[in-house]
Amino acid sequence: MNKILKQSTSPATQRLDTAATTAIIGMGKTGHAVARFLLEKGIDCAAFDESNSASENIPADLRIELHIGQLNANILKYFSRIIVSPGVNWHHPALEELRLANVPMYGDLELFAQHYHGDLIAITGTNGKTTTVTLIKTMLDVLSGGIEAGGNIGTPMLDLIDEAEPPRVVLELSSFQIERANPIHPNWAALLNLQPDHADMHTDMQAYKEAKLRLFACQGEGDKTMLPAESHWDELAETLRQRSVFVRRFGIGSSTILDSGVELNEDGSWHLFWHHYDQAHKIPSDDLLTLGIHQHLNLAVAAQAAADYGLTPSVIRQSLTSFRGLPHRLQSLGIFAGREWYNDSKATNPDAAKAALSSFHQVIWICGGLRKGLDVSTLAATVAHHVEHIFIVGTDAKPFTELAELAGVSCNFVKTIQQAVKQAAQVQASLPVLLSPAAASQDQYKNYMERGNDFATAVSALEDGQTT
Ligand code: UMA
Repeated sequence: MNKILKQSTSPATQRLDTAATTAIIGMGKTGHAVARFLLEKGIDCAAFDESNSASENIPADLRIELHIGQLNANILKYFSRIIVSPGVNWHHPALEELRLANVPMYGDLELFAQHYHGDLIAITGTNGKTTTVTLIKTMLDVLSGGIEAGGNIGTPMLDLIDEAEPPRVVLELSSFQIERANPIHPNWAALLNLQPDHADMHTDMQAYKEAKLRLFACQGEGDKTMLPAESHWDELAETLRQRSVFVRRFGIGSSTILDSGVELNEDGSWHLFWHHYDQAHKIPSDDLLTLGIHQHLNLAVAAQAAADYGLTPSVIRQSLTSFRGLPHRLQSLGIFAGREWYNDSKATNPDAAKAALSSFHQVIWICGGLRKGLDVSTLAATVAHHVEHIFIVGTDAKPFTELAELAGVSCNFVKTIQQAVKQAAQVQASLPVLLSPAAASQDQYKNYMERGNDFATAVSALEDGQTT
């Protein structure tokens, strides 16, 4: 790296004295990876971030001029292109001005697509992406040359191709990443689900859906797509079939109709299934270490991807039955104070919380946080059926209190997760306790992981601990 760290806190309103031709907006993980990638290619770039903490977070080996302060189109318009991080609103006023001035703007996925030429698996959807991608990575690692995983999962995608090009890559893609790139061309793509989320970033649900569906725009003959079984995806499936894409469907239903998914038994239990050629392979849910139909659907999609890449049923079976799930996703923390505790901090939207709550007969529920403009009243019926008592944490408590009222379930407001844990441990009935916030964490934490870890620490401080 050959650039000098130059911090400006009050950006000018005219051309900066810089040799840089590319501006990078947002200096989080993505911005760092973009900067490393471009600087290694000898391309001069300058970074812009609206938060003072950006300069502290820059890795020591990354030397780049950094401008802190509100984004200003009058400065940015002099750059020949702008690379925008996924967390910066695509409709930020400064970006809207630059758009009108026809300044080329895109995200790291566009750079990735321009430089990566290997086999690409891409997974999108509102919930379940990380679990699916993790399992695909674990299973396909046995193939010659292995597989790299990146994107929204946490490893910036450009870090996967900075030295040699891996033969195959699996990307977890958020709508923010997909919307700020020309349509990419995945060889195997899946849409896991589409549920209300990110209402603070997309203009409406239609815009969110359109961003996700760009994933399939370039698919054609020889490519495979996995879509949910619900009939509202039939039209997309038909369009893709007409372009000779091999379309698979997954969901809750019969293994004689669907390619993969979950098949319910008469006694209320279920089997996970996928297809190896024409043969359905099944695993009873009791043989899996993860909980919940929603998680098993993700496992079923990963199993089908692995089968499509040539893995044998026995290897897939072994991977699925030994998969313990990921932290912060309906993760059992063990038995403390005479009851089992579950960390589902990753449930940052109502549908994710609904799936978790439905996995229990009755629970004590800890929820709340930053609601991102989402409607939590959609949870009323689920809460009425599955929740004994609610502890509401966080700044956006009112909609959750109204939800409790609507569902006819008692609730308490507490300021912190630690207080929620202490009080939940004293509830008479020894029901399981579930942290599944249905909201983002940034009102009190840096991210959902910090929130989940805080919960786990408070739980492990309770007496009579016994981890499972
Ligand atoms: N910033 C601004 N102005 C803004 C917003 C942000 O200057 O208006 C600056 C911040 O001060 C900060 C930087 O931008 O310095 C952060 O950029 P970022 O929010 O894009 O975060 P990254 O660290 O680059 O992480 C991003 C993804 N974050 C988001 O999409 C919000 C990570 O997904 C991803 O793992 C990472 O790239 C690597 O690809 C996280 C996420 O929460 C896990 N994703 C959302 C989700 O899963 O719901 C979509």
